[in-house]
Amino acid sequence: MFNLILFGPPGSGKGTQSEKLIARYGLKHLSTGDLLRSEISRQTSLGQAAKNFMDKGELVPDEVVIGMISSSLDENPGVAGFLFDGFPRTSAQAEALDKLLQLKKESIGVMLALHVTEEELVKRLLKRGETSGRSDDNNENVIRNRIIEYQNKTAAVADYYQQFNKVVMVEGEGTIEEIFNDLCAEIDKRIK
Ligand code: B4P
Repeated sequence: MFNLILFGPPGSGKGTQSEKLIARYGLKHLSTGDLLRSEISRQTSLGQAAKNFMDKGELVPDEVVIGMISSSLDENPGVAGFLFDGFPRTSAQAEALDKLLQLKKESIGVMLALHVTEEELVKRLLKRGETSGRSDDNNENVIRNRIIEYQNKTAAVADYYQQFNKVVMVEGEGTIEEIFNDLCAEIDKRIK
């Protein structure tokens, strides 16, 4: 199995690149953002609780997302590998993921971290907000809060994986195809 984390701030291209990477490598895409939005649209109690955090640009509590990921891992035995998109977003989530994977005798192969400047992130998310219908994309204050949450709670996740030498920085500005090619080059070096 080859398990990959696609990492980066909100709007860095994680969702965009994940779609292309799963098509190329046959990985199972696990996006906590997509899982949470699905809970919201189905009006589950988990979704209603998560919406309160997401609408303010705050992270959803760790136990909620860790539980979702744990169930998703169990529901997908025998896949070629997982692509984690938007998870882990805190050090507690990273430690929990390691434990869940260890139980399955698996581990993370690499974390690919997209680098994009803050102004470009805000520009991309406001543009997506014009059409996405996502309530967390159409308000600049909420977008800035998501970036602050990233700096305060999520950036440290890269340090967690750095201690195991698993982090590779990839330039996240350029065309979608250029960035995809750079990501594939890093993956190809690691899969046999
Ligand atoms: P997510 O759904 O993970 O969303 P995101 O980080 O905002 O977006 P992403 O990074 O995937 O978007 P992309 O750049 O592809 O999170 C939403 C919320 O859910 C969080 O704020 C939090 O509340 C909650 N949440 C999710 N996971 C959680 C967790 N683990 N713990 C706690 N809370 C969690 O796309 C952005 C735009 O850029 C698109 O319009 C795209 O077309 C464009 N774009 C992409 N690449 C481009 C390029 N190269 N050039 C120009 N534009 C580009």
